[in-house]
Amino acid sequence: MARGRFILLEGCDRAGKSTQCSMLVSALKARGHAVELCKFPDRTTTIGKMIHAYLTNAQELDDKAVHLLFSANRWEAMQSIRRKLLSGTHLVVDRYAYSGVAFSTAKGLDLTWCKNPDRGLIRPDLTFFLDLPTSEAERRGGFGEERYEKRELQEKVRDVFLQLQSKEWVMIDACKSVEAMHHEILKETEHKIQVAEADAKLAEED
Ligand code: NYM
Ligand code: MG
Repeated sequence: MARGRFILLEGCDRAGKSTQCSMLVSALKARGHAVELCKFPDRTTTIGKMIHAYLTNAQELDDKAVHLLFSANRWEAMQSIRRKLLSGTHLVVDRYAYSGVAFSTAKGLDLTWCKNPDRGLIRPDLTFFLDLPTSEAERRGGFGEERYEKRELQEKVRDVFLQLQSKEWVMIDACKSVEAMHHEILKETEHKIQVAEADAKLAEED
């Protein structure tokens, strides 16, 4: 059996990641795949609750301390993520370490320092970046409710994301319709899954 694929969706706030993640999960399920949704920050854990309090301005925290909490929130999920992938379940993940680095670096922390705590995390097999100009993000509902949802910071975040971009990333124009984006994301994901399944079959025949 092929290991499940780790499919990551990244982007600035309001780019439509959560909508696309749930559409992707539903589409993969409808095609008979075992698939689950993961979201970072995971606000349900003890660490996640501290992050939530910070993001909703209920609590102040040092920039470095909160950066480490975001990273710890990923580390605490590793065992469960590994187990699921090994059992053949695909994971659709809403934000991950790129968000961690992009937001903290945009706040003024050193890029290398920001990358270090996430070293060794399970790597995504496929990364989509939903790209949206900040002016468009601002027009979308809810912008401005949480910490970080400020135009100036979001522009910096987008710059850092684009700096982190590797040639493997699949860039998605988030100004497109929800359906058009879904179509692109699903097509690339299915391709990735098919390649992994074919490789696993070949390995079995060896
Ligand atoms: N965020 C998210 C970080 O600053 N560091 C991280 O490691 C992660 C995963 O949290 N503005 C920021 C990005 C968002 C905020 O995320 C909450 P969401 O997807 O809106 O719940
Ligand atoms: Mg948000």
